[in-house]
Amino acid sequence: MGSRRRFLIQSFLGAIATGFGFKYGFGSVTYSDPNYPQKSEVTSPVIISTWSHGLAANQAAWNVVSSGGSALDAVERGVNVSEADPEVSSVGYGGLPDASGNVTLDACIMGPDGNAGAVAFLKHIMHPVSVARKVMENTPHLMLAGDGALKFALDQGFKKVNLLTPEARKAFKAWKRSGARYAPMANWENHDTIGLLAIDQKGDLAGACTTSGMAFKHPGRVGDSPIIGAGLFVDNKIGGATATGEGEVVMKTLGSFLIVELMRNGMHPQEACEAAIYRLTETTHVHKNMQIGYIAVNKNGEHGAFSLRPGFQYAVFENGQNELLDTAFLMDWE
Ligand code: SD4
Repeated sequence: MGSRRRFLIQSFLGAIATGFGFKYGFGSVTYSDPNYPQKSEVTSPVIISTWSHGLAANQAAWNVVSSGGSALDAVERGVNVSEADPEVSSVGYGGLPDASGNVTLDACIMGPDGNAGAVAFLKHIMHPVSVARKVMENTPHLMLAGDGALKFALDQGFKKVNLLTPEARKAFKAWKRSGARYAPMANWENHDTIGLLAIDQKGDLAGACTTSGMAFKHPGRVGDSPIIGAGLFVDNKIGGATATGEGEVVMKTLGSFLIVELMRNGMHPQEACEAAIYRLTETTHVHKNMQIGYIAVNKNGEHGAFSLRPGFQYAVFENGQNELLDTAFLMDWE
């Protein structure tokens, strides 16, 4: 990229950061080429997803697209892996419960045709993203919540399961003993919401996002993950974005929609993720436990990620290789 452009971007970001008095680290930020978009088409599939458990999810998604399957099938199949994994304490089975000890799930899915489905505050179902897909395909609605979502899932043939694992129950009891005060813990053991974006062999894009939400949240709380435009957004002409972290902030700034719109206006996915993180600091009090991470991919298969704080990683499967990348961040933990 031209040095003048790099200078302008860095001055702009630096000015914002200095203005807010941030201790910021640009780490390994890579900026876009000024001649974006550079490639005219994607020649092979690309899968990206949040956190280290994204590696296993990417593999499942890759298996779908590499054998000619659709991006929509790939994103569902991919995040199903995290949903069923008891070790992943922020997604599906094994997720940490709310303040009354119930595991409640939020999820959404969005396809290349602009269609989307979502579920919120869903209990007892191992694969909320698959219910979200049924909402998209089998109802005139976009989102179902709570008991209605559960009834719909059971009607569609999903089985009722106990989502609270012994480990999650233990963590809940320890939280109760410690005074039972809610505090957002977005980086808890580095196991967080999975958002996954896929481009298939035809160059079509889809995305999915699924979570058990913030640990020990107020019963009934719904986060950003099932909200189209907040936790996930896909525009098959432009690209897709997905979020992890404190959902209240992502919802207030419609982060994923914002990133896709910024890409529409010519930003590289990396720049767009950075701009969305800066944007939220303009209107939000950034408390000491706050973490937000975004990942994005454009129609050309270029991708990027950025987080508010250190520690966020994203998994990228491209050119037959699946790897975990550290992201640059705006400010250190206080
Ligand atoms: C939520 N965004 O419910 C989710 C939680 C999460 O990293 O991503 N944690 O707010």
